[in-house]
Amino acid sequence: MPPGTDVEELRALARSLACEAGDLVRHGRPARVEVAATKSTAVDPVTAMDRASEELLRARLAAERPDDAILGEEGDDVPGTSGLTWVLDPIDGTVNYLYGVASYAVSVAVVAGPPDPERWIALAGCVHSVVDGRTWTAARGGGAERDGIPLRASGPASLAESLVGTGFGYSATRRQRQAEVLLRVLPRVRDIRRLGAAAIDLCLVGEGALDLYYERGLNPWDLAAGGLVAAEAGAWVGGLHGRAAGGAMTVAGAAPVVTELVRLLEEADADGDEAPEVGAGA
Ligand code: LIP
Repeated sequence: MPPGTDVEELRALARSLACEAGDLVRHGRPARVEVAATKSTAVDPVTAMDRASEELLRARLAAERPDDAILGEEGDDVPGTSGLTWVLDPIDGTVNYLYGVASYAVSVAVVAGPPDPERWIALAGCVHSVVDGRTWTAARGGGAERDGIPLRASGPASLAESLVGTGFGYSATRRQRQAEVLLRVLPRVRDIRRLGAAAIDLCLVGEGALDLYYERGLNPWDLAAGGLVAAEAGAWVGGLHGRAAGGAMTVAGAAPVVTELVRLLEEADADGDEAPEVGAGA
């Protein structure tokens, strides 16, 4: 961590940025949201508001943190000289925003080191739920909170009693593989919740509203802030086979049940190679 870094100052800035962008997304949502473009597949949309939210975040950071780098979902990477990188998801849960399903958030985090979830040091972050205003924040070593209330992850004694969040990718081939893994998981747990925004899922683990979460294929911006909230709330956050959390797999939850889930996912080869893409992901 660069000398002189104040993680509580970074937490406050992340909160300010996420809430301001959240206000834009909340008040600027048109009655009918249009898809401006698609990305990895035909069902991976970008809206004008994704772009507007990220533009706001980038402009604020250019003014307040000009020496920091930026890694954002919708724009070009911005290099920096400070050793810090801001990791931005202007709307996490874009499909929910598009359809009007009330689970989408602005996610803002700042990390030290390489902008790679398996190698960075997350320093501070904020996840701001746009529809209802819930705001989760975390600072490295400073704990996690939601709307000022300290968070402590908790979990049941067994996997069979666990409520598990997950998500599915935009590619049909990946969804096929994820469904095969789900067939192994679903009979072993209390139930599954697919809420559609990883950042919120991870925060819910931090507050005990989900016991466990796993997902393959998260982008750095999906994971950066919510993963720190879960970790600072005392949850274990990682990947499979001793890896850190990242695109191959992200798992979060309280011990000891999270260890059972990791073992189950490893036995199911949940982060293993997939067959070649079979279609346009529709
Ligand atoms: C979404 C994630 C979600 C995942 C979706 C998508 P986006 O992020 O938050 O958990 O299942 O496939 O990746 O694309 O809305 O920023």
